[in-house]
Amino acid sequence: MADKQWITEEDGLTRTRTCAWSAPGCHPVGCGLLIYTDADGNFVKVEGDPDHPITEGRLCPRCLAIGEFLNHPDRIRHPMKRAREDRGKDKWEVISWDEALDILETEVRHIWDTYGAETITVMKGTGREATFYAPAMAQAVFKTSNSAQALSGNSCYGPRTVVADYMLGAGYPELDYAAFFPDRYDDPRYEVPKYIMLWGKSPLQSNPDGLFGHAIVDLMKLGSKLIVIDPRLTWLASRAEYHIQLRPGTDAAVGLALLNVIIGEDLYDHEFCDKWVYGLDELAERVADKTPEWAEPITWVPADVIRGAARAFATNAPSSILWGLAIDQMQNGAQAGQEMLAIGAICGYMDVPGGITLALPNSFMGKWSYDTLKCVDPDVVAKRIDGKENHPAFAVGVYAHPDEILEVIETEQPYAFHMAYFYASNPIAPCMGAEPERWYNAFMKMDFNAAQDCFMTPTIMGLCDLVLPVSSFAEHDGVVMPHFGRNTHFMGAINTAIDPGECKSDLEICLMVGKRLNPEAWPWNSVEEFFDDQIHTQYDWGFKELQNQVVFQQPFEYRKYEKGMLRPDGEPGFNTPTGLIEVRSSMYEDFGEDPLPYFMEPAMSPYATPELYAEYPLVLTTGGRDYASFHTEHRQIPSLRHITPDPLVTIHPETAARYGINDGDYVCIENPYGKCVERARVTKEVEPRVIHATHGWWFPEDDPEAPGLYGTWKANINKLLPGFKVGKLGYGAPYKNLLCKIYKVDGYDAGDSDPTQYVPREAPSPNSLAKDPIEYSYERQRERIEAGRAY
Ligand SMILES: Nc1nc2c(c(=O)[nH]1)N[C@H]1C(S)=C(S)[C@@H](COP(=O)(O)OP(=O)(O)OC[C@H]3O[C@@H](n4cnc5c(=O)[nH]c(N)nc54)[C@H](O)[C@@H]3O)O[C@H]1N2
Ligand SMILES: Nc1nc2c(c(=O)[nH]1)N[C@H]1C(S)=C(S)[C@@H](COP(=O)(O)OP(=O)(O)OC[C@H]3O[C@@H](n4cnc5c(=O)[nH]c(N)nc54)[C@H](O)[C@@H]3O)O[C@H]1N2
Ligand code: SF4
Ligand SMILES: [Mo]
Repeated sequence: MADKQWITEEDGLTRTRTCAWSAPGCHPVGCGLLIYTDADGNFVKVEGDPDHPITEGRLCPRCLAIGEFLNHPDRIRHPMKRAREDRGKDKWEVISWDEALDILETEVRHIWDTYGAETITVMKGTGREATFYAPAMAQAVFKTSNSAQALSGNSCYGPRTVVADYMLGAGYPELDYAAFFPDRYDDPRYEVPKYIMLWGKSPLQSNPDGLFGHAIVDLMKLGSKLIVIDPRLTWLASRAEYHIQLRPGTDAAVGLALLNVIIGEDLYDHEFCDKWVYGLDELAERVADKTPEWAEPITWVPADVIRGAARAFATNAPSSILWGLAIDQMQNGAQAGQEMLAIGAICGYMDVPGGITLALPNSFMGKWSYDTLKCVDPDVVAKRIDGKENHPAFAVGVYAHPDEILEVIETEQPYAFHMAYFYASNPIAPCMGAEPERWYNAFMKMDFNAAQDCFMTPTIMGLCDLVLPVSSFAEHDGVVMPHFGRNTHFMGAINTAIDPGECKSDLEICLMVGKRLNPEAWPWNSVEEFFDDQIHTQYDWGFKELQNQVVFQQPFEYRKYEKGMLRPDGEPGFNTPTGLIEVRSSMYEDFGEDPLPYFMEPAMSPYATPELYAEYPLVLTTGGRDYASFHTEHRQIPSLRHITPDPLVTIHPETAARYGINDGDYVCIENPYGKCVERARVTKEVEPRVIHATHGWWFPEDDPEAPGLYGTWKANINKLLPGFKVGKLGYGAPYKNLLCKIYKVDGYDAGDSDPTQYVPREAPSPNSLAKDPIEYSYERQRERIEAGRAY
């Protein structure tokens, strides 16, 4: 075999075929790129790879801007240190890798010996390469099991994966877009879905969790029709046959009404249900009175839209569903997710061509990172802040509970934390953290904070004592597995195209620091050796072969439940207590949750807190994704900042007129938790009672030093998000369903605040009856539901 087949010469340039992941940030979609370099190894241009079987040459603006990322003057290119007393000051000193590793090793060993490994927390971000290695970094390098994301209620992906696990006993279910087959939609095994229900997901912008979002457009061209459940009139919603434009946070009510029609009108697949579904009779009873007319005043969706969508979806086989982040970001999301899976199941769309593909148990890479738990001393594991007391359903796996960790850092009970390691996360810039000021003050208490990142960020400038430079996907070797190894349709090679200088990949840093702190767990001498070993656990070929091939599509079979492929005992059925899809969840019941789905008002809403609604008369949803950014990233990339120069709040023209706001005006958004400023985008995309605010904004051009930290407190929508309002199972917080008021201001400064003056609200404990009106109403709701009096 010729060496390095992924590198070819073209018109005097070197062309490297590779798959993207991170940095810069993206989920593991693994899009195909051709990166061209000149004779000196300098970046010349990037193109989509037309031979990539999934993406077929298509790329987002973020990958097209990779050249601007690579050569950006603000990139972190060397390890840097700063004295603890200089946190918040721009007083960084470039140091060698050796010195950086010495510092990290000394600090960690000191903490191990003085306080115990459990007092180190690894704060991971979303789905970048680092996230994949985060459990290993925590467990096999720092020997702690207190790894978490600073995301209240673990409100991303986690809720959906546990709901799937509890109900289906399978990994994350996904739309079937023929991704497993080399000739894709033409494969004779495949069928085009008649309807695709897009539930709280906006995949064209987000390509979330490894899904190639543009496949929806492919399928629309092949005839798929859309049902979109979204408070915004997105591009896809504007082309949908049914747009269920719901009040944010009322998804569980929409789901009950959809089920009411499908079951009540007898539109479901009896044969499939008789064989494979548990609890349908009880579900039928639960939804019997939850008619579309019942849902209309709650959800603000006309009853006939819900009824029409339910009929279309159930009577057109095969159809499919995509569920998105909105399901995770509400306290009632475990129920909305349960309803969504129940709809897919009773219609008979599970694991059939053109339906919803089911995942096999986790892949080898996931298994390796999970298995690094054995590097942690059992006494340290026992001290993990897992939140089990308050949230028995919280499937810790390799993580700790974010809200509980924050409370422990603050109260130092049962112990104090001493070190935080930021692993591809920028929690205080308006991102992960609800109540970001609390997180900032909590991290300030640490003896030592370190990060590995590609750019200076508000988190690093404000809090860190050491930073390690991370290479981009164009500058290192690696492997990308879409869908985080769950429902993975291919394995892609990340092939180095550009010399990284002193920057290292997340895996290289794991290896380097691991060899210092825990060498037994890190026997590999290179990234190549590591991947060779991992791939060989499943295949008889290795990393070089993958690099040459660039994309390897995994084998796939439909109807795995008929073939004994989903259960460890090899029997047909599902890996649940009953062996069936549990639309009445026995595991929810075990956890003290209602086994059947129900609707609960968001903690803060027009009906749950009418007294607050009088003062804060708009429903606020946040964080819909934008093509030109990935959370807090890309604000310093000129072409991407040109596309989206400002944080934008979408307001209906009638509402804007009522408050004297014009397109482009600075608007203060405020609620009892905090305030911030964004610029008005006046359009009919939202309905008059709802506004949508973007997240992830800071201003790299602003003063870096504290307290401003690149203006991170000015346009920080997360200051309006209450922490500790997680759902009953330990998942879900109200990132996308709050109340607020708006008014016109002169500029961003009106949103500014000093985080050190922030006073946490009273009674932050998740299960106590608080004096806080929001918490009180939440408890009152729960009591009503438990007494069977909800609506
Ligand atoms: N370009 C880009 N891509 C990204 C990211 C990014 O920052 N930028 N972030 C990545 C991450 S971490 C994630 S988790 C994914 C998320 O990606 P998605 O799952 O697609 O989620 P979002 O785009 O946040 O929101 C999806 C839709 O939910 C709608 N929505 C808001 N509130 C509600 C509600 O109450 N109910 C319903 N049904 N819908 C609601 C929004 O209007 C939006 O259109 O994207 C990933 N991809
Ligand atoms: N209001 C509101 N807030 C939200 C959301 C919302 O919808 N609304 N969405 C939430 C969701 S779903 C999520 S997942 C979180 C995401 O939150 P995070 O994942 O914490 O995202 P960022 O804050 O952008 O921080 C990521 C950091 O990683 C760095 N980075 C990028 N690529 C790499 C890499 O390969 N390696 C390393 N080591 N570093 C890298 C970036 O430069 C950046 O500083 O935000 C949440 N915040
Ligand atoms: S989804 Fe977009 S940003 Fe992410 S890897 Fe693919 S082209 Fe790049
Ligand atoms: Mo996320």
